[in-house]
Amino acid sequence: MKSIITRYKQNPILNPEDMPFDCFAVYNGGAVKIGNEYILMVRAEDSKRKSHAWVARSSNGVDFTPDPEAVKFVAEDMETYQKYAADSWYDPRINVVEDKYYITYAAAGKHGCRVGLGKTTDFKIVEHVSFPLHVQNRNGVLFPEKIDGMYVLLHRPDVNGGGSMWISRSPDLKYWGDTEVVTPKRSGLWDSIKIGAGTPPIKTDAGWLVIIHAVCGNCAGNYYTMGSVLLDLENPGKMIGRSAGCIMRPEADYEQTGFVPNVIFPTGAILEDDGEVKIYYGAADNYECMATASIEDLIKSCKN
Ligand code: BMA
Repeated sequence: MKSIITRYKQNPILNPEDMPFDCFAVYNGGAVKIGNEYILMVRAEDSKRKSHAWVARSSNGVDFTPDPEAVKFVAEDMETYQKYAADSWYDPRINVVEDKYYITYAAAGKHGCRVGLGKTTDFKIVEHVSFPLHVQNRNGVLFPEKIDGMYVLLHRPDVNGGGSMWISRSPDLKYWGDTEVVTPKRSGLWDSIKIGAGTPPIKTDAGWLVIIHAVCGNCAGNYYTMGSVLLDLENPGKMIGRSAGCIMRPEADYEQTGFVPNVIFPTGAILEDDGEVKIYYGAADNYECMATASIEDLIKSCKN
């Protein structure tokens, strides 16, 4: 389809065979640029299908070298932590909040799946902070600054296999509330089954820009596309724009064919000084990819 987004020609930027272990799939990576270094934290599954957090580093945003070892998650009370995050953790986002690095991820254990929140300084060890909100909740991303003195989180509770994008606030990253729907799914459209962040919000003059995933269905199953949403700068619980249609859909071979066909799943965005946004996304739950768009086009896409 005609799109404001351009795929990197040498996608995928990470394949399972690039990883230094028995990797089954590598995808859905959070991203940050610190100085001249690009850091991705990807979901890397081993041949037993256990998910690990794995960091890969780059000096140009496309040629990444994976670290020799997986990221370690530590908690003061490991026993309690493992009750909720023992089975798998996945889809990490790297959030920069007031110059500190927070990792949000989906933590799965025998009681269900929760948003996990940790902090890191070296991207090798992530210290547990909290499990915000209730169970059956995923796709947490933090706003880069406090708003009205509160930390703000977007998340997507699961309701009968579907879900809308919600927002919650916290004074301390531990206790969360003031929860409301910010971007509802809509029947009959490209976002009829699920809609959720996506990438951590980018602050622009027009509002908070969030690149989202949206799911609709067809005879072949779930179909994952990419869209964009604009939230009010002062009250991010108020949506002020949403792309009329999806802004990118699975069209490349590596998006249509893989472990889960027809999935593009954005999890990281880096705004460069010249206005280019590098969007990092998982393709077909198998590969890590990159595409670019201009910040102006992404904002415009929310206003049509
Ligand atoms: C979601 C998550 C993602 C995955 C997507 C498509 O529910 O599990 O990790 O990429 O489904 O399978």
